[in-house]
Amino acid sequence: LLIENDLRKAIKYDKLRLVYQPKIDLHDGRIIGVEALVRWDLDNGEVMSPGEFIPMAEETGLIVPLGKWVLDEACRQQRLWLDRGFKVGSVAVNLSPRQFLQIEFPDFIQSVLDKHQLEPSCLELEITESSAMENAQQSVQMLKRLHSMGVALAMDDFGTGYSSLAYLKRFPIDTLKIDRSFIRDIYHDSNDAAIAKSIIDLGHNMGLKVVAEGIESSDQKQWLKKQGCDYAQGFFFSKPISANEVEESFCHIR
Ligand code: G
Ligand code: G
Ligand code: MN
Ligand code: NA
Repeated sequence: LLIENDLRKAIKYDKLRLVYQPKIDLHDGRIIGVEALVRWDLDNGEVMSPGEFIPMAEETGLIVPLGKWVLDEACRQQRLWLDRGFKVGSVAVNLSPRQFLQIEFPDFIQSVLDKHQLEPSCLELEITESSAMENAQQSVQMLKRLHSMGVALAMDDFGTGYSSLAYLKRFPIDTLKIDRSFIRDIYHDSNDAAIAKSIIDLGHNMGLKVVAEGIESSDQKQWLKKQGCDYAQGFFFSKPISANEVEESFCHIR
C-alpha cells in the first residue's frame, strides 16, 4: 500500500519520465518511429521499471491517471520534435486494457491531440495481443473508434496471445509486432524461424506492417531483412534512450 501512495505522488509531482526506443526501417536503416516507455525515479536515486509497477497500477486503477500522463507527455515531446524539425516518425504508447477500454478513452485521445496540435497519425497506440483477446468484442469496438480517428494501431507481443484469425481480421490495426521470444533464437531454432516467417507473411497478407522486437545481433537483423520484415526494434539498434539522445543519435539521418 505504501507503494500505491508513492506512485500516486510520483504521478502528481512529476517523478515519472519517458524514455524512447527507436524503430528502424530494415530497408534503409532510417528511424520510422519511437516507442515511449515509462520510468519512475525514486527519491533514493533508484529507477523503477514499469514491469515492477504497471501491474499494481492496473490493480489499483492508478493506470488511468498514469496512462493519461504518459500520453500527454509523449504528445508534448512529439510536438517539440516537430517544432524543432526532428523527424522521429510516430510516437508509440503502450496501453493497459483497463485504460484502453474506458468508454471516454477516444475523447481523451482527441483532447490530447488537440492540445498539442498533432495529426492523429503522429501517435501510435500499442495494445498487446493477450489484452485485446481478453475482451475481444469490446476491443474490436474500441479499435474501430480509434482507427476512424486516424490514430495508428499496433498489436504488441504478437504470437503469445492466442488470437483466432477470425478476430485478427476484425481488429482494424496497422502493424503487428512479433514478440521478442520468437526473435531470440531465430538464427538457430528452426521452429522460431518458422513462426517468425509465418507472422511476417500473415501480416503482409492482411495488409499490415510487421515489426520485429528484441533484435540484439546483426545476424538476426539480416535474417529478418531477408524474410521481408519491414521494421525492427531492439538493443542492436538502441536501448530505450532519452528524448535528447534520440535527437543526437538518430535524427541526423534525415
Ligand atoms: O521498458 P521495460 O522493458 O522495462 O518495460 C516493461 C513492460 O512495461 C513492457 O511490457 C512495456 O510494454 C510496459 N510499459 C512500458 N511503459 C508503459 C506504459 O506507459 N504503459 C503501459 N501500460 N505499459 C508500459
Ligand atoms: O512489451 P513491450 O514490447 O512493450 O516491451 C518493451 C520492452 O522490451 C522494454 O522494456 C525494452 O526495454 C525491452 N527490450 C527492447 N529491446 C530489447 C532487446 O533487444 N532485448 C531485450 N531483452 N529486451 C528488449
Ligand atoms: Mn510495446
Ligand atoms: Na512486446
